[in-house]
Amino acid sequence: MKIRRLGQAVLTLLLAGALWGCALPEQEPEQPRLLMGVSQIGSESAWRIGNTRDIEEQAAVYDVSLMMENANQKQENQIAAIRRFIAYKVDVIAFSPIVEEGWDNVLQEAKDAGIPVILVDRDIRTEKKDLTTCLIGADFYREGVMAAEYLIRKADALGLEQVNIVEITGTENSTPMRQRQAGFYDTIAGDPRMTVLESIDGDFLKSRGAECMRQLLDTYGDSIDVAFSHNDEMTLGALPEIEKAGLVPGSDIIIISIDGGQEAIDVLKEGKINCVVECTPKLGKALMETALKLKAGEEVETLIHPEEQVFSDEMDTSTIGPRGY
Ligand code: GZL
Repeated sequence: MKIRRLGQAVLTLLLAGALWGCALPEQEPEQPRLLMGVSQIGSESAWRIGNTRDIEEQAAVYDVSLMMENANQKQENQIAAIRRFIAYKVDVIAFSPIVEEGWDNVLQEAKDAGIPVILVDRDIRTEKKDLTTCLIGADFYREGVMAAEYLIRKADALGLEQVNIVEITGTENSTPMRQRQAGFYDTIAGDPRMTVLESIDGDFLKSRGAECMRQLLDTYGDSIDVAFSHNDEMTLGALPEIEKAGLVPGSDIIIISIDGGQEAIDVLKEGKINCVVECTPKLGKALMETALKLKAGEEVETLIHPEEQVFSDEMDTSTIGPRGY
């Protein structure tokens, strides 16, 4: 018995040695074409969710590996994520800064680490040079202008002599909030009919949009002629409050919104919103192409604005196709 076990042990050792000797060659793990760290603001709106989905879809198309982190609306989470990307030595960092200030230190760390940073959607404010390589995002100032130009046309068409406006803004100190407001105000400034009764920060959130509208209706009631809301989410929150007050959105109060998501376009088609300025979340293709150019050492554009349009009750809204977000 003992001899048999000894024989088996010897055979096992011989077999192991043979296998060891012809072990498969080390398989080099396949390196990703490019590793991108993405710090996304959150999931506060259909726009944001659509933006995240588009980045992920385009990353798959361009064979880019993503480290996607959701900051849940907190700047400190974005800063921490960027530091993780630096430690991980990603090829490129992309992020949408929730507000414009407060990024100098962490972006200097990325620059010192030799990692290029692409701004997606929103911008930063800084005295420092070259902390970022490119901004891919909407012309928010133009969006504000287009919203105001629609209102001027609407006031002309209705023969209004006085136009009382309430404004529900996006996140304070964010690029879209600052520039949409500036574009709108600059455009109505020359029109004596236009008066902004009050402006409240709705933080791009549906719940805050409802709260703001309720507060504005309590204060101004049916003297409100226009509600200018910086995004569809807040607009959709505000509409039921207008109806609860016994007013008809789209006729008693002119409703102007920005983003152009499916839900708002459907409500536009029902006549409860009068104008939706498009702000496309589909920035993923431009982001991937820019990142791959940077990786290849090629020159990139410093500013990329997507094409955008206005949807309103001046057109045949039945022709508006599916929005995809
Ligand atoms: C605009 C984007 C804004 C959207 C909101 O590009 O930053 O943030 O308008 C989103 O819906 O929350």
